[in-house]
Amino acid sequence: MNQSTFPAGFTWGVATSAQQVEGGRHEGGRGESIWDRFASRPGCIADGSTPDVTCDHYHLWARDIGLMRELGLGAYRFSIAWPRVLPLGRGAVNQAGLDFYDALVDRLLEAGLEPFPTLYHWDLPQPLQDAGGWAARETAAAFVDFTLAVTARLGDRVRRWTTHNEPWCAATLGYEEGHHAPGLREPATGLRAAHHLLLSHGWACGAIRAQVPAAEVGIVLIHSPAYPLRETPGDRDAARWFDGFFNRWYLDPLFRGAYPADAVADRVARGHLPGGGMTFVRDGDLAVINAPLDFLGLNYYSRALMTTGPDGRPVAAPPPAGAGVTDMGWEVYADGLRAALVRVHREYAPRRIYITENGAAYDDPPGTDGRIRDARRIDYLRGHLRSAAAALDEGVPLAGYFLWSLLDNFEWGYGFTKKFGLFAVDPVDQRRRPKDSAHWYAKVAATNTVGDDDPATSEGDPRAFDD
Ligand code: IFM
Repeated sequence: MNQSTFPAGFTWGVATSAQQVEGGRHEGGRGESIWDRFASRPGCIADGSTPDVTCDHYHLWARDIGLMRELGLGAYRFSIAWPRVLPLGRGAVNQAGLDFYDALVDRLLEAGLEPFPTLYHWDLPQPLQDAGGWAARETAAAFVDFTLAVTARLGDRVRRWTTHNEPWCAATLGYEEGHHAPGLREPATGLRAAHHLLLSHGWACGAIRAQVPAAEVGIVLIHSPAYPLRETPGDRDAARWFDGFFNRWYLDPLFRGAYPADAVADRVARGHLPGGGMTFVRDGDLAVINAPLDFLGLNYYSRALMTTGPDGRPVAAPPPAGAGVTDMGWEVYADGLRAALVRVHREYAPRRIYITENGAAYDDPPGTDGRIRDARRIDYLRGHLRSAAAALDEGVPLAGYFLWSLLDNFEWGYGFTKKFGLFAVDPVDQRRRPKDSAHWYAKVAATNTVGDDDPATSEGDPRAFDD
């Protein structure tokens, strides 16, 4: 049998984010986030849903930790809702909001799970958006206040801190393309937002280290390696363009202290930088952003296959005929994970890398026996884990893997229509039902190996995951 083995001590985890699973919208003094506001606008969320309740993790967190424990995991990557901690974004700290995370962290540690928090997973307090959001430099200063409020409370127990999740999505989908909150379609504003997200990361790194000297600090980037559809100069340039726009716009300032010149020129050519340059970058900003990192989190879902449109501009090509595609429309391309890890390791050399998200949306309803046979998710995970193991063989300092996600949850603009979870969640009674992939992942975590075996069955303890 063909087996991939992971080293002893490799971290197995799951990831969620506050806005996607917590609910508790009006509880414990929580303020309004940009996603609460965005979701209340007709037409912004595909199924008309809101994140008011989602998976009710705000109340069911202890049971959810129980599920992670049964999965045999070593870590939980969650995010901290800024509007729960600082309901107005700045100013008075809401102790009840911190109490929630305090208890969560304590219970995780009791259960033998490492708390692996992300400070910002897109839920900006609405009052800060009203003052300009990430396009305003002041928001980066407010992020430091938030960071300090959280680290003051949790820093005695949390060792690894992530500042941001996928700043490309926050800036580009939120401020440039309008698919995410706050729903703006202003490229120039998106680029300002991206810079202030990065600046806030750099400032927060310093704040965390000052307050928690033993802390390890990192950031999470989404990464899609770009491939030309055809070996033509146009398609190769389209791949270069995408890589600059999506990957290097963040990697270069973080690891090299400079924005990528070719990608800046692309933006100037499109008229996205009024004034002809990055006028919002001040002296010293790039040195702040270039602060040394203890680890880098990479999120990988698919590659980008690039070609040129009729107007000669770069466009994404549809997945090749015969390729597997998830319910997001994303090509299943497992080798892209190995390629991403190896590339980032060779070109940017982070000290350590975690795969902080990887997973697939598939909607598999329960059979008549109640069992959820999500064989496609298992195939996806198996392929990607083998790819991660190949990257380890190529010398990548990969320390852990967080599967997205523990639960089917609020998938942003898609509402509840896209299901990434190891557990289905009943929207009425909130019952969590394990899918076959939950049993399969538990085996991987227990054995540190991924083989070619058939999709896991519910064999073993039939009471497993009973809630
Ligand atoms: O659900 C999201 C998550 O919030 C960020 N990374 C991608 C996931 C799937 O789209």
